[in-house]
Parts: sequence; structure tokens; C-alpha cells
Amino acid sequence: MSKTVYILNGPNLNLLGKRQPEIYGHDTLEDVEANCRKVAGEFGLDCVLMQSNHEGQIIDWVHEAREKAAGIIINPAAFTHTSVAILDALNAFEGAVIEVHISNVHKRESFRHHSYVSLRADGVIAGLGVEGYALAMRRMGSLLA
Ligand code: CA2
Repeated sequence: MSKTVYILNGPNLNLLGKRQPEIYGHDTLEDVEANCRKVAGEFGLDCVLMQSNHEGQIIDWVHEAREKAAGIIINPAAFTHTSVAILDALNAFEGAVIEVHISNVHKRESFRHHSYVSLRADGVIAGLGVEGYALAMRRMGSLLA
């Protein structure tokens, strides 16, 4: 059975490709999923992309990943900078974790410079646009081979 990677997305990312293209680009989450699926296939991996505006839902998906996924690619969006609860959930997950940010958070407001999730992430990608997700999947390919 092929290994599964969860691609988890936090609040407002449902608007990806529909608002603020100057910051986040024109691709939608559906485009992101298609690109990731292509790369995952190259490595014999499967993937599932999910998005929620609710912190508890993201935590529940991280718990579910303990049984169902070998890796998590996560863009926690604004929860990156606030959520000890998502960090705690990720600390209970034993697989690989890669944190992705579409924008270069370090070039933006100072409150975006700190990430709780980075304390757990095995790798962090920021500022490479939505390509960052596919690159994260490529890295998952190496980590989970
Ligand atoms: O750059 C990223 O990927 C962020 O995680 C995006 C978050 C932001 O709070 C983080 O600091 C950095 C915001 C996601 C909002 O997504 C939208 C997409 C399109 C239109 C409006 C919001």
C-alpha cells in the first residue's frame, strides 16, 4: 500500500487564486492539489489536500494523520503565528512534517516572523509561491522513500 501525505491548509486559504493575487498568485488550492499529486506519483506516494478555517479541525486532521499518513505538509496560515495547540498536535505525530508559506513571511510584518510550527517542522519553505507545496512533496519523496 502506498504511503499517504496530508497537505493541510489553514484559515482563508480557500480564497487562494480568488483574492490578493499580488501576494498569493493566481493558482487555486485545486491547482496545488493537482501539482502535488503529480509529484507524489513520481515517488509512489498518495496525497490528500484539506483546508479549514477552524483550528480544532486542523488539530483533528493532524491526529487522524497519526494513523493514516506518513507525512504532513502544512500551511497553517495565520495559526502559524498563534497556535501552540497545532504545535502540540504535530509533536504527537511521528512522521515527516514540512511547513510551507506561499509568501516570504520574513519580508512581511514582524508578527509573521515567528512560527510555533517551525519548532516541530523538519523543513520550512517560504516565499516560493504555490510551487513551495510541490517542492515540499518532492522532499517528502526523499524522506519517505
Ligand atoms: O504566506 C503564507 O502562505 C501564509 O501562511 C498565508 C497566511 C498568512 O497569515 C501567513 O502569515 C503567511 C494568510 C492566508 C490567507 O490566504 C489568502 C489567500 C488569498 C486571498 C486572501 C487570503
